[in-house]
Formats: sequence, structure tokens, C-alpha cells
Amino acid sequence: MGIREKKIIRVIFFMIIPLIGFLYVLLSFGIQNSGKKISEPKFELTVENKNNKPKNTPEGMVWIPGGEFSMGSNFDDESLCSIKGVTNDARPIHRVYVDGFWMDKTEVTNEEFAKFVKATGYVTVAEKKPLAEEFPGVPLVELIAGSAVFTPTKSKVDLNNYLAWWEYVGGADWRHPTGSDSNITGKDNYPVVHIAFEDAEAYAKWAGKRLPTEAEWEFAARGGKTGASYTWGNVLKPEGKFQANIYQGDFPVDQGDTAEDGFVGLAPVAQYKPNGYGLYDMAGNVWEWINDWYSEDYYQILSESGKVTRNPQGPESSNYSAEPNALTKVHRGGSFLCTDEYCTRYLVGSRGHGEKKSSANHIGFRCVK
Ligand SMILES: [Ca+2]
Ligand SMILES: [Ca+2]
Repeated sequence: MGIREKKIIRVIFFMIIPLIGFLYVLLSFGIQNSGKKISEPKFELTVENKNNKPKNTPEGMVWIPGGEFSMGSNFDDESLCSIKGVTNDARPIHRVYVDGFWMDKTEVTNEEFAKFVKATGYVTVAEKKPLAEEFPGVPLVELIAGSAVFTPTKSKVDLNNYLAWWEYVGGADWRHPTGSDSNITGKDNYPVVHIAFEDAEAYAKWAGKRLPTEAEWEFAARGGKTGASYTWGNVLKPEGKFQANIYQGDFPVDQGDTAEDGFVGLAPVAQYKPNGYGLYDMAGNVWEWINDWYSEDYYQILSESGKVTRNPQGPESSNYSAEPNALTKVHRGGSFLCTDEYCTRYLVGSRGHGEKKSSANHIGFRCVK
């Protein structure tokens, strides 16, 4: 090897060593950071108010002490339409305080709603023919009273198209849950369904109650626990048993619901253990109307304030990017149709929503005062 060759080798050697070192540092930095999550607030201890329970418990209600808690969800497996992360509206976790209040132990039942209708002659939204001005362009003949009914499909379908299993059924209302030839005979203790927001509001007013705020509902649903995934704890099926009426098996296929939780479709109220505050069915059975407008960035805005928000009442107006002109209210708790295949919104911190005039056979409510 000549002097020239030796020189070249020496130059290459001294160039390559620092290059390898540089690449190593770059690579290890990348590896360290690739697995790192964006830091986000965590659940902090729930601090209940003490000794603030008033005397004279109203019938069918339990006292929720209120206090300070962490609201929201950071559950990575949360899903909708089998797509992870699309329900980020429950992020970030943020600190909230609510005053104490009374809450209905159960979802409002057919028996209770019938008493209200008997006393007032109230007619629900689903029982009224829709007004032409509310549905411009829809032929008059198609404007019929009715509501949305879950209609299982013949075979597996694309879970992104909810219209495949929801049908607007003429004649479906709270007395006729699946259409005019159905009834609620023998179903006094089932939750009332096909309730629009204003129906729930009218009932609450008559009963001397009101609809809960979203913060009240979540505080109550958590039952005093800090940051649990479900209203009963962190395990979906403790000792192998379902704790709520949700959905098992192939969704939304006819005969697909295996009813491992004991029920296909709706269940009578209070069939599972209550949560820490004595509330039943805060997860599953029927979705529950909330007084707040739905805004997908509401939690973000509260979180950015950096303060503990006291008794939040929801945003000034609704903000749902998929339907910007809709007047959208919050729903909470999920329903008998929630399944890990499609919608895991029986998770205690997760949120739902619906146009305020809309109703369906999986939407009901409960009241507070
Ligand atoms: Ca079920
Ligand atoms: Ca419920």
C-alpha cells in the first residue's frame, strides 16, 4: 500500500467515525421520542363535599354530595365506528367543581312518564307531524309523525354507515317503541324512550326537577371514584359478569346480540348493581339527555383556562363540525346498543350528543334537583 492509499484510508476513517457517532445520537433521540406521548393532564383525587346532605330525601332520588373532581377521558381504546381516537371530545381531563344535588336513582320509566302525560295532556315531539318549514324540500306526504328505531341488519355491514341500522318509523313513539303495532303493556318499569330534549325538559319542569348539567352527570356517574374507566371500576366484567345493559356479539346484525349481559335490547331499570352513590344504569340501557349544549372543544376551552371550573353550565351554543347548523345537546352514558365493536361510550368519561328535536328507541333521561 502506497503513502497515497494510506492517506485516503486515514481520511475516510476519521470522517466515518464522527458520522457514525452523529447518526447514533440522532437515531437514539428519535427512538426515545417516538414512543413518548404528548403529556396531558391526569386524573387527580375526587374530593367530595362533606356533611351537606339536606333532610327529607325526595322519593326515588339520591343525594350526590358534589365536590371537586377530574372530568373527561383519556382512554386510548375508546372507539366509535371501530375507529380509535375519533371521540377526542372528552379530552383533556380537566378539574371541575359541582355543588351537591339530588338525582333520580333510575332512568325515568314509562310509568312515571305516563303519570306526567295523564296530568298534563303533553304530546311528545315524536307524536307530532313534523312541520314543513322545519324540513324544507321534504315532500308533504313524507312528513309523518315518528321516530328512529334500531333495525338490525340481515348481515354484517360497514360500521361507518349508521343509516344501515336506523330507520325512521312512522308511528314510533314512547307508547309504541318499535312502531304503531308495538306497545308498552307490561313495561311500566322500562325506561321511557323516543324522548326529544324538549320532552325531557317538560317532564322535569312538571316534576319540579331539571335536567343535569354534563358536569353534574359525570360527577354522579363516577360515584366517588377517581378516574375509573367505568361507573363500577376499571374492569369491564369483574368476576366475568357484565355490570350494565350493553351489547355483545355481532353488531348490528339480526340475532347478533348474544345478551351475555342478560338482555337483548332494552332492560327494565335497575337490573344491575348501583354505583357508589346508589345510581342505576348510568352506563348503558338508554342514553340520557343533558341540559348542556354539545361543543366538541368545550373541554379544551375549560382546560386552557387553567382554573377549576365551578358548576359549568356548558357552552353558549352547540358546536359540532359534522353538522354545524344543528342544535345539538349532550347525551351521556351509552345505551343497550353500545359495544366494543362499535361504540364504547359506556365508558364513564365519554360523551355523546344528539340534535335536540331528535329521538330514538335508545334515548331517555333522568332528572336532578
Ligand atoms: Ca344487552
Ligand atoms: Ca343510562
